Amino acid sequence: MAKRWTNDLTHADVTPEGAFLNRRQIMAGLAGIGMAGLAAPARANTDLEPTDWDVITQYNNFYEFGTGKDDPAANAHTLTTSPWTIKIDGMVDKPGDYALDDIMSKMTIEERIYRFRCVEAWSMVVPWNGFELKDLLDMAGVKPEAKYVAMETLFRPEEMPGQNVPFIEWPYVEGLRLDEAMNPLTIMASGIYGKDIPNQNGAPLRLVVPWKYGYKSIKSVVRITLTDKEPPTSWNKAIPNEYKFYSNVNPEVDHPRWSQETERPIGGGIFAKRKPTLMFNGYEKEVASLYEGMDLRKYF
Ligand SMILES: Nc1nc2c(c(=O)[nH]1)N[C@H]1C(S)=C(S)[C@@H](COP(=O)(O)O)O[C@H]1N2
Ligand SMILES: [Mo]
Repeated sequence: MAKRWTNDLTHADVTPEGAFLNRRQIMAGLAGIGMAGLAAPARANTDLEPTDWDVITQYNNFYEFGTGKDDPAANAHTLTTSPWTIKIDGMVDKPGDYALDDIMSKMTIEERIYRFRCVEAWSMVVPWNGFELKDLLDMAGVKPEAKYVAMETLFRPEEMPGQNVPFIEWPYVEGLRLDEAMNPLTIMASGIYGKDIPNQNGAPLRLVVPWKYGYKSIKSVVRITLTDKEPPTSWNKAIPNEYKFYSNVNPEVDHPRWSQETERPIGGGIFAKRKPTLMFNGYEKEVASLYEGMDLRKYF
């Protein structure tokens, strides 16, 4: 848990807002690691300018609350996020229902400023607060036979109006290969800009995998299952020829219906130019080795 990793400038460097701890972290008794916990040592990549809070929290994809980009911000207030429990099961030493407060009290919260690239070819830069998924998996004790991590979003149609419509099959499910899940870039986010993560962004805890298209980063997670089989994923089930398991950001592999060569930064104003999409969303150095020898046109 002492391990720290970052390859990006932390938001604390560019604005005082980054110095605030998110409320849930304080409630969980993490104030002790407070400022020291947020002051990540390694600095590089100073080119990342975080997208405005208002944009990050008002332009969303969270189909449980509707299909429009502004639907989640308008509707997600109905979601009850406390108390919250995450079931960790499958190939683990300590399966069980873990209370979120309990999890938060054991995790080291860091800030990670990550590029975020949706498969729809828009992008943002988000200053997340969260902990490495690896730390949570280590807490549960991953058995040697486990090869994949499956995750599931809450199913609660009374609070998630979109779940009353069969837009996709509910609950939303996603998955990673175990080595992807254990990569230090992969985090569970509980905050943005040092504040509790808003419901529309996946409160109280959501996955963030910055080198993959946004839909892999499943929101409002209630279940994590370790398995030896590649788990089903929502968009692959919905449109299998367009969305496959890996979903790594790759400007050289087009979506069947559009190019992935460039992206539109959201919130840059009307003069914001499209910019080139980077291999693995700019995290090639950190993750390319995970896919050595794989044909990325076949396993997209
Ligand atoms: N449960 C759930 N998780 C989800 C989604 C969703 O509809 N439901 N949308 C995905 C998609 S397509 C994207 S681009 C991101 C959007 O995250 P953001 O709204 O925080 O930008 O969340 C992903 N996680
Ligand atoms: Mo997306």
